[in-house]
Amino acid sequence: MAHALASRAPVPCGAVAPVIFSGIQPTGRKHLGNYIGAITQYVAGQDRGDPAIYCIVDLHATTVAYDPVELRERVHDTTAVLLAAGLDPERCILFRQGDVPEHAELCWLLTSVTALGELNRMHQFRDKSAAQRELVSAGLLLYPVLQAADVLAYRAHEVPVGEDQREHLELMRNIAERFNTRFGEGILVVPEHRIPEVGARVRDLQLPERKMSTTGGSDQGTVYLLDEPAAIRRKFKRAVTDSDDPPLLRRGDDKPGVTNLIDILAAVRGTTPASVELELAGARGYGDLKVAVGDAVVERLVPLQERFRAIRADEQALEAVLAAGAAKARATAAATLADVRAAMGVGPP
Ligand code: AQP
Repeated sequence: MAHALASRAPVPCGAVAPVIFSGIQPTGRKHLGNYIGAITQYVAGQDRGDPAIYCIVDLHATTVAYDPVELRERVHDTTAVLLAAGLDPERCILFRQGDVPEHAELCWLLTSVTALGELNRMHQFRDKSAAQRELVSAGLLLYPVLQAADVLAYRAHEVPVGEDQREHLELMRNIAERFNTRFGEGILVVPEHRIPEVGARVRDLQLPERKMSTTGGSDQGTVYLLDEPAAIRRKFKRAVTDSDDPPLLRRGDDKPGVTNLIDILAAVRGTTPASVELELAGARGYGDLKVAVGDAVVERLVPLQERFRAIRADEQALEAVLAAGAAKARATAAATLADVRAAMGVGPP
């Protein structure tokens, strides 16, 4: 099946079941932004994708300072979170990036059609390089090229991500188009991003002008998936809103804190922000909104946390899931690499 997938001609999104691909960093502290912006889309994609492929990107994690022993632990944490959130290895391909060497090779080959100027302009590179105390690694600059390799190796049509990845997705599309123009039309598929309508950019509860983030936000403004229920409720109770008097329970660019809470509530309930606004029309103030969203998030996360604890305890089982996923992934990636090498004149004829 994997080879059939690799040799199939690119199809416009929606014409047949799309190949879906997305990657996620291995951290022990996945937050509500990752969950709403990406993980819930992964779960939904399992039944639409043919196949849906999800990758824990340990190679990307080496681009900033890290501890090698901890990295393996964090891969297990993230695998367990994804399984607890509803990924089913029978219905998707879940694997670790470092188990499939084709990603690194394709990254190198794609650097030949990537402009240095484009990489220098990436916001994430600028922010993360400014935050490095010791070494700004070349890997940090090449991060989006490796991301392009991740997706293009599977000729994916669709990439579910949060709003923060829009710029990287555009670069990925440029790389694929440039490759095809230079080495042969149709060799790589130019992917589309899939950004959720609600929750594409979950904001930090204390600093609502910023996205909720593993590295760039505030601890009290970041709701981690494995936070205790009491801590989750407390973080929402202390969320920054605004000083409108009387309080206005509506969304708007001038109300980032309130908009964020309404969006989170809508996303975890699977409803629309407009219906949340309607429901809260009679509320006494922001306190009611904060309690409602805290309760809804706790209700959603407690069962996930229980499943996480059971799944995380069995590291052998986690490794077995990742190994089986890598074997399937590699069959497809190797076929793409064979086409790419042949088109580029690299290696034996
Ligand atoms: N605040 C967010 N709102 C919606 N989606 C988000 N994502 C991240 N933050 C938000 C999406 O989560 C997916 C996985 O992200 P990642 O683990 O690869 O890390 P990241 O994109 O770098 O985001 P983090 O976790 O907050 O880390 P830092 O601090 O490094 O930026 C992606 O699809 C992302 O869009």
